[in-house]
Amino acid sequence: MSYIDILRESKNIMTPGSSACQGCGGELTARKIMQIAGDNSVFAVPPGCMAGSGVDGWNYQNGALAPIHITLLGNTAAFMNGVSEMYQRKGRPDVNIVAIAGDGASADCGFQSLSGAAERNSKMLYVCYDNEGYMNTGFQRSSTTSLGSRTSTTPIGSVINGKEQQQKYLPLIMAMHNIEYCATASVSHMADFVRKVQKGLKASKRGFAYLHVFASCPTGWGFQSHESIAVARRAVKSNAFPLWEKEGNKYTINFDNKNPIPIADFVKGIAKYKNLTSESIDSMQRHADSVYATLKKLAAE
Ligand SMILES: Cc1ncc(C[n+]2csc(CCOP(=O)(O)OP(=O)(O)O)c2C)c(N)n1
Ligand code: SF4
Ligand SMILES: [Mg+2]
Repeated sequence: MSYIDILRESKNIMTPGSSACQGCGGELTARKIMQIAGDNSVFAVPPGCMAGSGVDGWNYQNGALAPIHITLLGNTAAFMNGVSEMYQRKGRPDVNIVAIAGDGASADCGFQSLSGAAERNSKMLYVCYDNEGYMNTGFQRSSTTSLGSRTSTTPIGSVINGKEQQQKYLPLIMAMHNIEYCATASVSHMADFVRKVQKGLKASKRGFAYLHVFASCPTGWGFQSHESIAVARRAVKSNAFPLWEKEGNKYTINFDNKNPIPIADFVKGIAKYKNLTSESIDSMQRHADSVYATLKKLAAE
């Protein structure tokens, strides 16, 4: 079945009325994951832009047609590990156990919880929507924020010029946990996205599945809402955000960039990068090249 048919024939279980910004990549991620997982699912959405915009129904204006737990910023995977165990013991392995968490809740505050549940191979699909910062509380930097980004805690000024550290590449760290399924996806490549959510849900019946999604953020990054998908597409085309998956021990690159566009073209027009120096752009390029070369080697094995 094509991805269009899958989306057409499934129910949109996030009701209209979310207060996420127009063009939010995180909202698109959460909406499509809920749609594909369906209402025989239990979700967790920790504090962040998705919980804040009301996808879990706290504001009585909108919500979802399935149970959603608002977990803590630091305990989502551990919490869902318990929920998953409960459903196994009740003889309901058919229920999808799905976490949809931000990069702050995954790469930083919730990392020990995430790593622990992954190592225990707990049966769930854990999705990190990565908007590269703590967006819900005013765009603070996180460990996945890319080098040179202007955030509220890494301003551009006479003391520092945006974030000084390279971003932490969480997807490969998760792959090293030897989980059932690990993949990256982007809101710009929906066919690939839908296929990976389905694979992740299937793998979650055997153990831990992890999906890391590039979730462009017009408000925090500084671009027009209608450019959100184009920004995400440029991230993939430049190898700033390569698309790959790991099933068992096999790595596959899903979008093989024979002629990647330069990182300088990816960052163009995005306000958070507007003060990048040529050294920072070179450094980002080297980082992207090195991650991609590592992935190529892994995929060749
Ligand atoms: C332990 C703890 N510290 C701080 C907060 C405040 N807080 C709520 S949402 C949020 C940002 C979370 O960032 P992320 O997980 O990346 O999600 P995003 O807002 O970007 O969607 C923060 C810091 C909190 N809820 N719990
Ligand atoms: S600030 Fe960014 S991540 Fe948060 S709702 Fe707006 S566009 Fe989405
Ligand atoms: Mg975030």
